[in-house]
Amino acid sequence: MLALGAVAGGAGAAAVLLPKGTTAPVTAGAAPAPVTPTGAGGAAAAGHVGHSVPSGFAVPGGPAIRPAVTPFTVPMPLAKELRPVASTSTADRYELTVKPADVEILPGLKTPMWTYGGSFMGPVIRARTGRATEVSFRNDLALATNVHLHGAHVDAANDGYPMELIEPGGSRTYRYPNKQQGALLWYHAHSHGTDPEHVYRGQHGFYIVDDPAEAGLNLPCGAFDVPIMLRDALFDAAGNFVFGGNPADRNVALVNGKPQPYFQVAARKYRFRIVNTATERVFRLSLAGAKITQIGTDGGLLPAPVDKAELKFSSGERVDVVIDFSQVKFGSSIVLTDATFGPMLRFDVVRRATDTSKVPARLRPLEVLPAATVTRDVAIATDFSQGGPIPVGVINGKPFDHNRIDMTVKRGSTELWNISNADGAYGFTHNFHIHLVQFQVISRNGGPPAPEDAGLKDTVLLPPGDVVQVKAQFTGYLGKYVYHCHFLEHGAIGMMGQMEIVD
Ligand SMILES: [Cu+2]
Repeated sequence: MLALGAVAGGAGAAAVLLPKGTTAPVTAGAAPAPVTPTGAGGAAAAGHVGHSVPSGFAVPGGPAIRPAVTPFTVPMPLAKELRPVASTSTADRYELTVKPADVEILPGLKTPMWTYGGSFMGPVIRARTGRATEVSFRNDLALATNVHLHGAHVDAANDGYPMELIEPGGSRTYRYPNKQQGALLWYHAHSHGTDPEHVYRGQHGFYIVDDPAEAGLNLPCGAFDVPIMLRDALFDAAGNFVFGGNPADRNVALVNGKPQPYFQVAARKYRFRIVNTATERVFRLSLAGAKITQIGTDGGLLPAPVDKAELKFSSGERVDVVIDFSQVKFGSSIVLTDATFGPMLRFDVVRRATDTSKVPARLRPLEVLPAATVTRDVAIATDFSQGGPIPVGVINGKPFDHNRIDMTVKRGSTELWNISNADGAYGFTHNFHIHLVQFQVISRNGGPPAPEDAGLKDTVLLPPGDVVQVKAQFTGYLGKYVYHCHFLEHGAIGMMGQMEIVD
């Protein structure tokens, strides 16, 4: 009832699914009218093509610009930690208000945003393995929203199901048991059809599960354990976000909410937990040839550290890395660069420091899962056959319908899913996120997993034509959970399905 109308706005929305530099899908069939992404100007020409849900405030949405940013003139902000309003022997309780706020992102300009707690970035919620968290969200926006804790192993009632919304003026408390290993999770809006705009306008925050079982590893901690949030944005001349059009046109990368900041570091090891909160983006980060050691991914630590020349991760995915700035000449700088955006973040090595932290050769073994008893094929595709200005996103041929159960999964069972990007002919990239579980990638295109597939994953990248086999055990909870492309504009046009976990 809502998916397409809610997101459709015209030609610009179709551009969401056109590969960059392509004028139209290349396969036969009833293709839509061609729309050519032409960079920021093209997005401006498409105008404000967001969905028709009323905004929480007036969003002028003038023509998009490429703002003049002088690189490395502002410090990278650090997310503030949210303090509990109450604590018991077993749980911490937090309160957060979802509300509009004007935030300075570009120097001297105010960007109206939809925030957690009035700031951007929102606060980091720091949880602990085995200790429950309750977060009460009050909705002070003028439109309904909800909250999903991405990567959490949580019962269905607290998973932020896409049809269960918090109405304006309402509130809802989500309970998270945190019965999972240490990891960077993140909370964000997950209202079906409207979450691309909610997340784009600022509804995303860090949630770190600290795990006492990992304390003995002596990884960098405290001030040397820094969460970083990467995303993109498109602005008009007044500093407003421009929403709609082709997400590939968003021409400003934000690092903890700022374009091209610097970060002053000591000549020692730092742990950076990085999440891609862009609604539709693949980041490919490198560090001028210097060593980046990956220690973890979506669901927690890897079995062993891996040195990486490039970190490749798509919307929703996390990479947990250690960078040793003693490898950089003291008093100099090194720049973290993205393959698309170029320079993103400059590290300035300005202090000496003793460093007793380590990156042990063994981190955390992967659990050996039982043999799978069920194998399923899950094909993600874009269906242009239905006409209209935008295509329909489908999984196994069907767009999301919350009244339909697409799979029934027996609780406790282990399954293999062959997840394919069936849009190879169009050149569309997707990814795939499964709620409730952390999975292991068994193979990619019949061969070994790619480097970025290692460890416990909840979201996996699917380049055009790729087939990824993942294995998961569905423990713990019953009820309905969704799985979907985490390019949120794709999920919003239907690229989502749901499973019901049963006994
Ligand atoms: Cu997709």
